[in-house]
Amino acid sequence: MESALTSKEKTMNTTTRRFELTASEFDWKVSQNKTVRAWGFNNSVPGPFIKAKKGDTVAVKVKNNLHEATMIHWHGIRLEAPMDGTGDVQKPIAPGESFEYRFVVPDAGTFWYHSHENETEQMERGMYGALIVEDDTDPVMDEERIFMIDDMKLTPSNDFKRGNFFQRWAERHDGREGETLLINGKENPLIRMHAGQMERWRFINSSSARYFFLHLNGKTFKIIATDGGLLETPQEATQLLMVPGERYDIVVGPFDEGMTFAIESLPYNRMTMLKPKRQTFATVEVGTSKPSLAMLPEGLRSIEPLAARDAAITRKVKLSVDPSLKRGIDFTVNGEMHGADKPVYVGELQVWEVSNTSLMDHPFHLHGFFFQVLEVNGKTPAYLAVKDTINLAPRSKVKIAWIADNRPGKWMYHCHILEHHAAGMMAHFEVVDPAQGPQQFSSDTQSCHIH
Ligand SMILES: [Cu+2]
Repeated sequence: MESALTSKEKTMNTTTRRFELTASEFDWKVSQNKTVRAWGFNNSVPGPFIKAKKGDTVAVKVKNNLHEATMIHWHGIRLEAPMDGTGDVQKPIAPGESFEYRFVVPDAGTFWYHSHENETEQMERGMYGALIVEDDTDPVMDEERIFMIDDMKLTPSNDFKRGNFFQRWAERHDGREGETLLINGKENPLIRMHAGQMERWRFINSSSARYFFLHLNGKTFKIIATDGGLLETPQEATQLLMVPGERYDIVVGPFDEGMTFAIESLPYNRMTMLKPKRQTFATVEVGTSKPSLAMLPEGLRSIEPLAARDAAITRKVKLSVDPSLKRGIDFTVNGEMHGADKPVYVGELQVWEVSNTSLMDHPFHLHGFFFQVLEVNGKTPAYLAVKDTINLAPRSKVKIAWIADNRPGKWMYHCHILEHHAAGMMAHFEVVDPAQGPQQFSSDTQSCHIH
């Protein structure tokens, strides 16, 4: 992935990093004998890698050369509402038009950008990229890599066609999963690393619906960060579930020279009609030894807890899949499709019970703000983390806490299985500055884009 940094300028006290993204259709080679007609940015899947330092201003000019409208959501960035890239806050960028997104990146971590218009098609075809924010307090590693996990469902002629009525129904129900497994837009790429070294691998699940259950042939790795940046201390693991939208940074190595192993996903049953499988995404080859300069401290940072575990619940958000006479099945939040939830006031502690009454998993994503997980099914999680996306297993409950900082405007939360989001499992809400009062939702920006 090439950096799209075109210039760097010093303003009063912050650095502005400028990028240009051109959305278009192009041929993309996922492997030696498989080329797809992708939609993406700057003729690449993933799109250009956007890198900044904590506190920088990022300015991204998006030119739309597609035949349909698009807009970009900056997943995990605590930006101002008008820059969130949803239909609530902007008009989609029409074909031939441009729009400049401009925001400060206040947190270090692994973030990403993706289309938020006709997502089930635009993201499936490749409209996403990584956005990494670095900080001086990041642990020093020998090497750093970004792995964007995706899959494509292709016909025998490598086309994205949706299929017959039943196949479309199944896709809406299960979310779209395909057999073309991608890391950074390539099928089973070869990753070469040096023996004796420690590397930071930043994983981003950018798929439509795939649950990526990381496994490195049983090797132990250390989880050091998730959606909202570093954990307090590294956590040892041999497997790690990453749901659509979620990010995890891990530290791997040191490994011995000559070792070869696969980056795999173990079977995970998310209770759909799809059969869980063990699948290979990439192959790692460990070459000649090199001295290590890496330093992974036991204390990475401290995270201030937002609320006690037994804090009173202020809101309930219920994700459901219900039978419907009209559509066969409805994907809802609190009984509504694409509904409007109550406002949230700046500075007021939010303690939400998010529940999943359905018999399948759903990844819950909150736009623009981070939350902490107080409980999962009544139990305290193993470690404190800063999150914006979390999985809800069938018939489960999570208790999350968050506080809206002073960024009033229109926001949303939704299931990050793109087909469920499109089918209605989402809600709009407004963050209100008590001094200003609520804004008016205007009918031309509150549209929902169902395809
Ligand atoms: Cu869902």
